[in-house]
Amino acid sequence: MAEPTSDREQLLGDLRAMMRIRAFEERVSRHFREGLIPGFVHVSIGQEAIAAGVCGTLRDEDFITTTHRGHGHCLAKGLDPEGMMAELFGRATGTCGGKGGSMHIADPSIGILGANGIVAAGLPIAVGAALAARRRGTDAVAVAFAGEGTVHSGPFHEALTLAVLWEAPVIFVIENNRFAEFTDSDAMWRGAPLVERARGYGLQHAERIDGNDVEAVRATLEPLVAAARAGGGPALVEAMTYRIHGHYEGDAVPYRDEDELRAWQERDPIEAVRRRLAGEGLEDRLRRMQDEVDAEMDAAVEHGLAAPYPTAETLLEDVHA
Ligand SMILES: Cc1ncc(C[n+]2csc(CCOP(=O)(O)OP(=O)(O)O)c2C)c(N)n1
Repeated sequence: MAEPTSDREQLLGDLRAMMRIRAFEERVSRHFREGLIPGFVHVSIGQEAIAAGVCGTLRDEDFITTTHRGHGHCLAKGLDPEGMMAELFGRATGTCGGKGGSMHIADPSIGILGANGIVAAGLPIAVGAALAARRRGTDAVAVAFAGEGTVHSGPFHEALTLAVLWEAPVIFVIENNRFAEFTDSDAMWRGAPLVERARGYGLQHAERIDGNDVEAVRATLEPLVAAARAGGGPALVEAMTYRIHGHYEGDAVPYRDEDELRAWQERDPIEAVRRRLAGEGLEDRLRRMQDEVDAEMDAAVEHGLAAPYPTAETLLEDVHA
């Protein structure tokens, strides 16, 4: 991708990244309801600013690990939507040959060490990748994306402890989207706030930010990534956001307060940027961008639905254990 020529071009680039995620997720939601996607899917609608703002500061050789809600992170890190959509449809042209599905998408060639259906499992993997990068003498960093539901788990404790001990260039990006499955996150913990806990592990930098503000996300991550590259060790960011859809597609969300939902919809991360840029006279460019994004994602769906399923002969290929 070309270097942005100005802050405005950078914001337009981040907006496009968010729009691509939204357009991808909307299609996933629709086609899941139509029965075209097997298994479970979890979309990240409303959380796009975090994926776009964080991955916008990374290079191909940097690593990410993600979760069951990882489509946005993979798209923002550079994975092609055609392969991803085919993967969700279970087709042979998918990123993982159609045998991984939504929760196991990975492409190590661009540092995507995998989505992961096991809550918190990505955190120690990211620490390991960061340590390996440092031992190899590169300045690559790793970002572990995780939901706030991970932070009371054993692997979270292990990952932070080892990251600090090993001064690993890893940034933990905790997306606090208010819910872990069907439980209000405020009902899960009575101790100190997450950033205080992170400092208690010895992290030099831990910060809570507005995860619906892509500029704030980028502005926070840029110096943290630079510091990690330069040997400054790990950091943690708690990005506050809101899960607009249910835990999984099909969840009727009976536990949600509708006023709260409406309040967060008013703070839509994409609309905020779009309104601002439209106010600066860029309506035509925004419309064109939306058309391009829609065409790209429609083509991905078309490709995925036309692709063949894996054949029975390939069943045991890529099986390592
Ligand atoms: C080790 C483990 N325990 C429980 C589950 C079931 N589970 C799936 S998602 C989830 C909650 C995740 O919440 P959070 O980390 O906040 O992510 P979000 O879904 O909000 O993005 C749970 C408990 C699991 N997949 N793995």
